[in-house]
Amino acid sequence: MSSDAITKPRTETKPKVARPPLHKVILVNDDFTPRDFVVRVLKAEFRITADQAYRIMITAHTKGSCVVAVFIQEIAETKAKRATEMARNEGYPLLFTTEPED
Ligand code: TYC
Repeated sequence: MSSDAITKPRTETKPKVARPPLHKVILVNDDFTPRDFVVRVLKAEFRITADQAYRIMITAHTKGSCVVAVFIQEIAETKAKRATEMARNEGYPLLFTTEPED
């Protein structure tokens, strides 16, 4: 390489890594599922503390629903399904849904 070689201007940008769209897992209120059970399901399926689980439960209880967390679509749907099934196994109507994040 000769010493007077023209160096390429460093204007290249980093290639953009496409991030998958995120989906929300939503906890829906109902009149029958006991509060303690909702907290237990939240703690079992999502990596949250008892305190966070309680806040999410009470928000859904007072407002009708609450976003629990966001994940890529497949994870969100799997977690919503597993959490809802946990409640069905105990005979409760507790429901978790998913929707795309805006
Ligand atoms: N509303 C229920 C009750 O009073 C508790 C509850 C909270 C149920 C949140 C569902 O997503 C829910 N026992």
